[in-house]
Amino acid sequence: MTVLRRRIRRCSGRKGVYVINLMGSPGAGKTSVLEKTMEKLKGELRMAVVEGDLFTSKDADRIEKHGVPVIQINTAGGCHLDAPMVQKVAQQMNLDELDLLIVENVGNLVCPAEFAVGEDDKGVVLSITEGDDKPMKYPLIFKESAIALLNKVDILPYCNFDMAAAKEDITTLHPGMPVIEVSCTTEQGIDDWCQWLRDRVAAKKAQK
Ligand SMILES: Nc1nc2c(ncn2[C@@H]2O[C@H](COP(=O)(O)OP(=O)(O)OP(=O)(O)O)[C@@H](O)[C@H]2O)c(=O)[nH]1
Ligand SMILES: [Mg+2]
Repeated sequence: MTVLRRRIRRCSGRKGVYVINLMGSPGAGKTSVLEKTMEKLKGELRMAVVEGDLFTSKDADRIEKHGVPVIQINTAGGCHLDAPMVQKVAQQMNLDELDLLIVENVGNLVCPAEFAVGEDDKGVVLSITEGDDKPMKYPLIFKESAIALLNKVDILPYCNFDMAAAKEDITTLHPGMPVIEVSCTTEQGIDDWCQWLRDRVAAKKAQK
């Protein structure tokens, strides 16, 4: 663990803030999941979001509409967030006033899994439109994550995605990891995801 990563973890750890680094391909639905999360947990948990994006503030603009504090990081073409980038913006936040900090990483199924940004956990969002072969083709992100969300299940009938095979592959890569079928359109699975987050936040607070 790098010194910087340790420093962010120590800092958020002392304050009892649970930090999750949400990863996934471009368009997998990371921001959509965050929007649903804000709707469900706003008023219950004190949240903030760090948005990683190559060039734009489009995702941060979406989060801002939900009245949740958001800080944008533009990587200027960089394919992932790293600890120095997140450390810099974390200094602008009052961690005393937060329970949950969600970092949306740059859309990419490969590089973000290789870097820690000071998170407690990583999570991966895989859209079923990407294909059921993706867990085995991109194993690291599933091995590194503490939870996997299989998103866009509302369009499962129109995709040739083998749900059982994908879940079996994910479980082979990371035995015991929770895998939740999610739809940001119908809200299927969103309550289960939010309950998982609540439990992680509570566990972090209990460690304080
Ligand atoms: N049908 C369906 N569409 C979805 C769902 N979730 C997200 N989408 C759509 O998928 C597209 C991409 O969603 P985003 O939330 O922007 O994806 P993202 O992972 O944040 O994308 P990047 O930040 O660009 O990597 C948008 O058009 C969403 O409306 C879902 O559950 N069902
Ligand atoms: Mg996004």
